[in-house]
Amino acid sequence: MSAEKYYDSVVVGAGFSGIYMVYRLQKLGFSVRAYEAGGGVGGTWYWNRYPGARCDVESLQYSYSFSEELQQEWKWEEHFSAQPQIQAYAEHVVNRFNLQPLIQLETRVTSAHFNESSQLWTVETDRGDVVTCRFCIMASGVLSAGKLPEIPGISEFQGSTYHSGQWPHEKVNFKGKRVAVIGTGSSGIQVIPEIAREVDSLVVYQRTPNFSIPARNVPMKPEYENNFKSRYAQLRAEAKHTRSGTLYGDVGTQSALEVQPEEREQVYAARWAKGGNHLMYGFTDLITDERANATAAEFVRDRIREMVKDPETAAKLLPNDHPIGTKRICIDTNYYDTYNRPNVKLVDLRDTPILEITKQGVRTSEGETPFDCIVFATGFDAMTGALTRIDMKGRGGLGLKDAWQAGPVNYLGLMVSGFPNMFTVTGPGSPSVLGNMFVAIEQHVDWISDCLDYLRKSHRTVIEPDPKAQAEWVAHVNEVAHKTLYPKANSWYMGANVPGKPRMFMPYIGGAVQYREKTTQIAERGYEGFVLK
Ligand code: NA7
Repeated sequence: MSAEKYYDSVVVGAGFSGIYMVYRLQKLGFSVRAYEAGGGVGGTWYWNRYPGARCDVESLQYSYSFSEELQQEWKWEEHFSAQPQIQAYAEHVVNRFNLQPLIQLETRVTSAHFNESSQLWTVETDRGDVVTCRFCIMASGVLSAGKLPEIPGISEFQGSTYHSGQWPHEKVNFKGKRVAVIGTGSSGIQVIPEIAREVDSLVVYQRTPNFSIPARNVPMKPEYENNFKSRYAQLRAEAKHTRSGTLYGDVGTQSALEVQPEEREQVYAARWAKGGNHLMYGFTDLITDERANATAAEFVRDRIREMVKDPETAAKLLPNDHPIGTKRICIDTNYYDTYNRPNVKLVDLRDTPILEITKQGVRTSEGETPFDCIVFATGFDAMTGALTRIDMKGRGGLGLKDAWQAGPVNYLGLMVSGFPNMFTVTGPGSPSVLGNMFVAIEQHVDWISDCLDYLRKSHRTVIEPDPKAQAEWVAHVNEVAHKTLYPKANSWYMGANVPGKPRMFMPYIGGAVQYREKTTQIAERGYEGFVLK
């Protein structure tokens, strides 16, 4: 072995995946080093610190379940926590379990190459670290590689620019400023109401209207918290057996088309009043039957028509190019009402496209508008971007980018053939972003930790997917996606927001429960479909 520093495992990223991965590996007695590009832990929640950044899953559920003490002692201030508390939680977990010495901050992994003679990975960072490891675990996040739009002249603009996913640490002062926001996904929809209150004027540039539902966020009520915490273990276990990894109280058991229109409206209205994602759980077929889906979509469009006073603006905001839920539904606070403010204007880019960004502002087909600041809420190269931006080379110098040229291929969303001992946490091909990320993260980290332990106990050092098993899994991932309405949307799930990115539905939609059972069975059968040496 060379004189380079050796670790049993290197973990790339210290977001919620990386933190738990480090925790599990050190408990199992493996030497571990995590590298994190940010100046603090928390991953997505470290970077996305724009005003209004807030989780869309309730915090009592969007949190770790691995430690009963941790889940009992941590107090969430709100039902849906805002970014500062989520990041404080990440820091608390690291401190509480003494993980700081294992995590190197402000260090970006630039390359990871597999050496066939030593069967080890060599990992390099932008700080000059060169280390070898047996296992390379990519906890690099699914929404962490930010994306600017392909608009000519972007670098010409002389005012200030911000990307929602790389927000400054100091408060940005928008007071008295003329501000543009480009993008109306979850980030845009959260940041727009916050900025609108402060600015002199705000112009929102919308390419595709999205479905958004009020969060109806409230401060945490002690009775609710106590009740939840008194049954925490049981509720967490129940959540694991749902398709979204989240409990939404009563889930509908009928088709939306089986009931009379009045009853259907009542169901939607009650769920709309509850807020958040409840709406999509009213009936069984909202994501599989286009006619059923259309009833929910029209219900939301009616609410938008009610909330937005100017009928022309309301019409522009009506989502009409994708079934509801096939793009991640946005959960907002006062989003639609913001368009009733006199200082806010909406530009529909389908009628009025942006031609260029100029030194002074934004030029559309209708002319130039000067701005002091432009906010890009234009999203991410989701699921694959953080992986392919690293120079990853497996067996025979095969680059991950090349292996994934036609779209991400892997086995169970956990490992890629040709990349021995490299694991991806919540990667494409696994349920990942389709549900509660904490549930997906804990499941993957536990599976990977158990696998490493198994290899050690059975005196093996290398694991890699069998190409045949991988091909079957990829075919299955595609097949189940096409049984749903999801491929109908130009979403980041499909890679559609990145020009040139292959179109395929990246997460596994076959069911989180079935996925958990399948991955468990595979492990129990001695890692069926993998080659172990
Ligand atoms: P999203 O959901 O990818 O939203 C990005 C937004 O930016 C969306 O409205 C895009 O329109 C818009 N966009 C992207 N490129 C352009 C260009 N070139 N011109 C105009 N508008 C553009 O990212 P978010 O950060 O909001 O949310 C990501 C996830 O984080 C979210 O789903 C939650 O899970 C949390 P488009 O719809 O592509 O037409």
